[in-house]
Amino acid sequence: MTEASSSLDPQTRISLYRQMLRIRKFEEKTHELYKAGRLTGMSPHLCIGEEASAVGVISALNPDDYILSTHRGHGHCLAKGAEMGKMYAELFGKETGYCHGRGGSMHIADVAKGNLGANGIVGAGCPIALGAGLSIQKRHTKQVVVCFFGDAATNQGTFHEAMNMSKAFRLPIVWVCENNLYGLSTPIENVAATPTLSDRARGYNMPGVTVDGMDVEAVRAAAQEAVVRARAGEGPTLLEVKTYRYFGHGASDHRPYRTREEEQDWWKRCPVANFRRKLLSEGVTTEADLAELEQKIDAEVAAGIAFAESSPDPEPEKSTLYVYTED
Ligand SMILES: Cc1ncc(C[n+]2csc(CCOP(=O)(O)OP(=O)(O)O)c2C)c(N)n1
Ligand SMILES: [Mg+2]
Repeated sequence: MTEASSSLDPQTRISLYRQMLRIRKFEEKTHELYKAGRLTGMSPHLCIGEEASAVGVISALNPDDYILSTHRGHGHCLAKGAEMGKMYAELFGKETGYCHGRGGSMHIADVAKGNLGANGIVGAGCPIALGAGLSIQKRHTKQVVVCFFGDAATNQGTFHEAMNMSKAFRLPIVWVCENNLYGLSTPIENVAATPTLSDRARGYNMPGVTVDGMDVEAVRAAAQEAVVRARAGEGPTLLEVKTYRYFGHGASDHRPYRTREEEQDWWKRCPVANFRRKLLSEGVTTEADLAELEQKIDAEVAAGIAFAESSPDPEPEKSTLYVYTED
């Protein structure tokens, strides 16, 4: 046993681990279900490898704070309190899903829990976050908005317009760029004018911070600083979380644009496995306790899938309900 390397209490650290493992197991099962042809809709965009970003950032928020998520958003949704059963039901296209099965993997929203929605359009969360930030400012509620997006989204006009206006209006927003090095098959280094994406904050006169996205405690600490600033009325921050998606962009992506060696190097930095090792070596938990925790998550996954499978399909004549306005 070595000395604790963290200022966080043991319960908080175990909770961070539990949430990352919950996301990892949800995603592994989702991959299996899709490969077996049991899910409807497009191939899900898995966030395996990026768990520390979702959990680290969202653990710095209050329950009534808002998030905007992306096409790679299952981890964000779960970390913001989504139930696995309703998540799986959405992936199965069932009436009991978060969006009544009409949205699917890329469009999970849970407004009651502050999740204003994932979005399949790259960069489209940025203007929505801006609106949410403006609404908070007008209502004086002291809430904060976190807007997640990928590295490729920082080349979208929506990102730059929203960055500018958020600073001009001093809105309570934390812009979280999950830099996993690629936008589909394009390495971000080939298409970004600034090799460090947080440097883009300088053009908008706001703090820009880069953090190791494979270390959940480091992500949480960086997010906390940005959240404190936002809540105190000091305006937005751009937080670049350096991470990696271990799987392809989607199921049909066999990753010809990167080497297996590169992937192996990043697997050595797995945020879940390394944090597990750290908690054990620092005496924060035991193998027996972790085995119990794992069993509980397995049971939650199994119950979630059973709920989804036994749920009704939407009635065909109501398929446009919740999609278009009535008139
Ligand atoms: C406006 C827009 N352009 C292109 C696409 C097609 N597309 C979907 S995901 C993606 C790559 C996004 O990369 P990044 O923002 O880095 O997120 P990541 O997939 O790496 O998490 C692209 C080009 C889209 N959905 N929306
Ligand atoms: Mg990317």
